[in-house]
Amino acid sequence: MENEYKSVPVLPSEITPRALYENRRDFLKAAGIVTAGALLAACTPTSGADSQQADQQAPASVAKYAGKTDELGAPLNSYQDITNYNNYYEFSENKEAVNPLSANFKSRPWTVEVSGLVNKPRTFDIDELIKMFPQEDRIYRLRCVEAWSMVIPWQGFPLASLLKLVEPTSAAKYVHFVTLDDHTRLPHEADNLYPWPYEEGLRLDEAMNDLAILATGLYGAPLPPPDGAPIRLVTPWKYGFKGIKAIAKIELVDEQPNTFWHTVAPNEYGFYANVNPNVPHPRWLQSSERRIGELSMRPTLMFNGYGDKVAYLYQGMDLKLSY
Ligand SMILES: Nc1nc2c(c(=O)[nH]1)N[C@H]1C(S)=C(S)[C@@H](COP(=O)(O)O)O[C@H]1N2
Ligand SMILES: [Mo]
Repeated sequence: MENEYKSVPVLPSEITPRALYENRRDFLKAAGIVTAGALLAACTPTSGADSQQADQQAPASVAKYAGKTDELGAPLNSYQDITNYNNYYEFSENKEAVNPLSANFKSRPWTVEVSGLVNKPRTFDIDELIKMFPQEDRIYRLRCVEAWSMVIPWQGFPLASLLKLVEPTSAAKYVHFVTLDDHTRLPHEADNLYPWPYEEGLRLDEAMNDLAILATGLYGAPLPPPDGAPIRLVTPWKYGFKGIKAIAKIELVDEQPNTFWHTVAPNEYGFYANVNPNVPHPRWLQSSERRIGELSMRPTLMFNGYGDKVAYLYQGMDLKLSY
């Protein structure tokens, strides 16, 4: 199992409980000091984590990505990082608890309905959909509004390919995405604390940009539950919350759709949510970020470093609209 934390001098203030836990566990195991069971009692993070999570193996396909970087030369985050530090409120508000709580999530059977202002509305079986388009490798930075980031090797296909297939009518101006609405599979949807199901949206021209993909894989293996199995949106120039997971419905509409976090806190989360180091969030500075697995902060880049591909979409707009 790869573990990027092993050789890093660990500062408690800079690491997640998960990282601390793994680091100590490997150290103590190597030293033959304690059994995994004894260690769990001492170091189990806040809730939900269990020994299965700690022993979870990365898929063999991870090896194909050894030494790869993003186009700026930054190394990929490990499979362990990407699948054990997740925002997915349908399972938990605790990022380390999402993995164990979603371990038995059923991503089959699954359909994706594509409807609304289109000439050819259609409901796709997920496996049929995955076979329809070549699955491309896309190494993207993910920048969460909470000021952490990762570099992630996704597989998927351009959202534009699917939209062209269903033929948006001239009245279509926005794309509305909705997560599966089923509390037997996404347990916190049974609570009324949040406006479930999770929903997101893009302007149609943003959705047609080649950077916007529907991801169905991670590190060469099927997308795992904590990252949004079986299919999720990835828009790397926007804050992570735009990347809606477990999509069941894609609707072409003529008005700006509601978005989950905007409904929860309209002054904190706007529709556009483009990564912008110059626009502070009401609660978090956005000028720098902590790359998971690194100790020092990195400067946050305008449009998360993708400005050459997306800045044209916002010509003449007040970018403060990010919030
Ligand atoms: N359905 C759903 N999608 C979601 C979320 C969520 O809670 N539910 N969290 C969002 C947030 S805030 C982020 S940062 C990313 C995190 O993606 P990751 O866990 O794959 O890194 O997923 C986004 N998509
Ligand atoms: Mo996020």
